[in-house]
Amino acid sequence: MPPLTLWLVLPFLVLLAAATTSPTRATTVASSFHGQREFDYFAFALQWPGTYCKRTRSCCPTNGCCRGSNFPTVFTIHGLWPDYNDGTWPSCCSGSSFDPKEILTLTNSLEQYWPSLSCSKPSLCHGGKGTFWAHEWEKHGTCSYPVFRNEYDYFVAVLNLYFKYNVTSVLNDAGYVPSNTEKYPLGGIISAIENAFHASPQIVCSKDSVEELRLCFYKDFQPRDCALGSDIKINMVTSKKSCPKYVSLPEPVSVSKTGTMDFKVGAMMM
Ligand code: U2P
Repeated sequence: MPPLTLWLVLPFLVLLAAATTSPTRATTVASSFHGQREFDYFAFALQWPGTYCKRTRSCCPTNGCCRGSNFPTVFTIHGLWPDYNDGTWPSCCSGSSFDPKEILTLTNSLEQYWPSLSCSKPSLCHGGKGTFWAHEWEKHGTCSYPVFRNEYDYFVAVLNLYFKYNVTSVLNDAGYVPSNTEKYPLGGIISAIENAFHASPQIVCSKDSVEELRLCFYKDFQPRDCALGSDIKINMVTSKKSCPKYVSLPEPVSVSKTGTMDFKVGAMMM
């Protein structure tokens, strides 16, 4: 080939090579990120402060249970977890650590909707202890690759999901309001969520109190059932294993600095 013709076709050859090789490389990277197989779906875990905060024994500035009138009266975020269909999940998928600077602009929203409901510092992936957000990002967020490739995108998406799927108002509208005396049928709570979001949740109880409600999503954020018929460890993801037939949704009560209940919130804020 004469040199001039070679210069003319070279850019096309480079483009062609890129177009044919990059999908293969992308698949390889995505299916084995830092040695972990790519996840199958997301579980979005929400916690009920009425149940969590009953266990509070001490207060500290970061404990959402001790916020007086700013105390959470709605389901708050626990985390968005990439999971496998067999009931297991990947964790700690990258060598990088949580960087609070990356989510500085989200801090107010995160404090309100994703508060820690305890004073204990959870463990981090690379040693030591850290904030609730650091723990959730390092343990779970880093495994959400290739859907999320950085900390900021992960936290923004979790907040958006929280605003879009308002579990507290769905339950409230169906008559499942916080109460220290009423018991509600577990099946009724599950049906209310199914009717609203067209997928069945997973509910986790502490004794007979609802502690967590988990919604599940495909990787494109379409809702899916948390337990699929083909799950191998199906018992792990059914609410029946964790909850009795009738459950309670205890009224959220703020805790004082000495660890006693001091502030009862009457109406839920939607
Ligand atoms: O359920 C107890 C703890 O196990 C972790 N978990 C549970 C279900 C799931 O799908 N993925 C998962 O990670 C949670 O651990 P954490 O994020 O709190 O460290 C959950 O609290």
